[in-house]
Amino acid sequence: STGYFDWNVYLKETSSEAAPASCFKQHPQPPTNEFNVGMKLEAIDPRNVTSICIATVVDIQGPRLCLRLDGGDNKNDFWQLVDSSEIHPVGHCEKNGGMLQPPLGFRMNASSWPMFLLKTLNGAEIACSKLFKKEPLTPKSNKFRVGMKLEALDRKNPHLICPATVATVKDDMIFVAFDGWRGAFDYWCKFESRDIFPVGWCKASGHPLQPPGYKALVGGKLKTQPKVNSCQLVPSIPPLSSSQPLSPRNTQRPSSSIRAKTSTN
Ligand code: MLZ
Repeated sequence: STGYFDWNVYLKETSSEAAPASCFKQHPQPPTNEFNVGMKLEAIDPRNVTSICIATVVDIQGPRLCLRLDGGDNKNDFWQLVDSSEIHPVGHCEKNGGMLQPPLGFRMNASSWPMFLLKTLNGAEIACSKLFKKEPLTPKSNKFRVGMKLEALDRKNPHLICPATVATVKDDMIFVAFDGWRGAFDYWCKFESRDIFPVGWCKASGHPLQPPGYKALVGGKLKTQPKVNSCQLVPSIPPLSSSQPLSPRNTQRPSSSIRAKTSTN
């Protein structure tokens, strides 16, 4: 489903520029992902960031790992980059004088944690330290400008990375607005956030890139969409909710970079 979006065409059509790679806290070459599903590592519990837990790789996309905390449930999986400072080889916590913690919502009695820990690690495939890549350097300052394009993690659908625009720049923050969506997914982040990537990062790293939102309208894929003529790129009826895709607020109407499936026009 990512085969139809072309940044080169899209940038031209929207007369916009990509944010330079030097704006981002990302390596110029995306890191390679040598992890395998099933491997175990140490990770910060995203719901309790003072806890270091044992996590298992349950999915892989490009340089990202989908992690599930051992002893937790399968409803709180989260994604980390292989060069994130929030993941470490097993043993790192103890080496630094810390103690591995049960995840928030540990499904057993707290008293059974020490035995659980022994059992979950016994015979497990432990990710070796070579697989953990060095965190990139932090850019010295916020070099983003309003209108620049980027690829950004959708924090409400964190398996997705989507085309977005810098809508506001304030001090060390930027406001990330997703192209073709009404604003329900937009967010503020620091310029050094690991959730934002230069244009082309997905392609270079082998990670899927979700096309802009209005694709969902013209493609007719969303069952909850109001009925619109499939030829229309911009709906005449407002979408049902702010999470519905719409013509881009912050871009001009694109055409051929996303039009590949609207052949009835
Ligand atoms: N399933 C969701 C995906 C939204 C993705 C938006 N990304 C900016 C929906 O259709 O609402």
